[in-house]
Amino acid sequence: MTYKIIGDDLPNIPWQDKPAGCNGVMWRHDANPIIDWNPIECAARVYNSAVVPFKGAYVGVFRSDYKNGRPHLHFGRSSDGLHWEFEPDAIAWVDKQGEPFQPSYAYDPRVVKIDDAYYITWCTDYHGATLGLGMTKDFQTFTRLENPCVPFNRNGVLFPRKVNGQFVLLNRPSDSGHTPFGDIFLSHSHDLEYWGKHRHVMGKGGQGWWQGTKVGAGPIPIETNAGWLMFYHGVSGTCNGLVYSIGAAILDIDEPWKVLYRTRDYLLTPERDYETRGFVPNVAFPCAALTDAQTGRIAVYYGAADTYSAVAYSQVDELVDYIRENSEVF
Ligand code: BMA
Repeated sequence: MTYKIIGDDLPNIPWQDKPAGCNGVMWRHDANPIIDWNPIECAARVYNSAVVPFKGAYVGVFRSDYKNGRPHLHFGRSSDGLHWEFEPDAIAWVDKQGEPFQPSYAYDPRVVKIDDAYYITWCTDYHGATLGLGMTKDFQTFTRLENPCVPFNRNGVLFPRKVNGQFVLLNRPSDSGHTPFGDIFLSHSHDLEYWGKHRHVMGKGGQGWWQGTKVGAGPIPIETNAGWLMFYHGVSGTCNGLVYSIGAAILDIDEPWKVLYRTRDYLLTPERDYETRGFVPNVAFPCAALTDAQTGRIAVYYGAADTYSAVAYSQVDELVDYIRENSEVF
């Protein structure tokens, strides 16, 4: 392997080999969607969610849209990363004093382990949509920290380690609605409370109409010997609404606001019924990835049609090689 993941081994990562006849570098789990309509009594749809390995199995923070339409976060467990059981009630957040501190809505979570703690970012309400940030060590007590940004902002994604001694947060300034624009920025912090040294990472456009309206970071960036591998969503505006596809970029390891390579074409776009039909058709929205350093296997979790949860696979050596060979940076 020329290109390698720098990280832990995960021998029980969900995995299927690339099917015969597939000429892409990302392929879908053949039993998608892994989470169907109405998976919990209170929730109509569970999608755009985040999973991490935990004590030999998997846990996750799941976007659960209630039957009144409002999204909340639910904790879930799985032994294989594919079959999930969810807590019936939303995660009960507390503030640093241990007092209840529940967001009025919460969606599109990401989860990252940094040292001995798990940090959760999500889109929350503070006089408009902005990023929420919380921490847990045991997935039993969930403590909210200061919101990193003022409104409006979405798609907050922390790096899995400090870079040059600072925490790094990808984020996407937005508006109060469905945001017809959007570039990915990056901010630094010494303490996860005060954020600054803001840098522009990448914008929409180039030759690729699939990412011509806006872009937003997806799963936690994956450290490789070629740089940070960042999956992202690219959005196209059509007569029939927005279409969300999945692309990827390689960011400089020490200066991660510098894009070294970036997919000219999408890696995955809505094609299957569970991606093209649902509450919001034509959405593939990645929020998490599991990786196995030993084999270079990557399992990407993405929300499909704002209705389902789905998984797609890739192999780091082939993927990084493809991105480098088919790159357009602008
Ligand atoms: C974005 C977010 C996502 C959603 C997507 C498509 O603005 O709200 O949660 O998946 O739109 O509807």
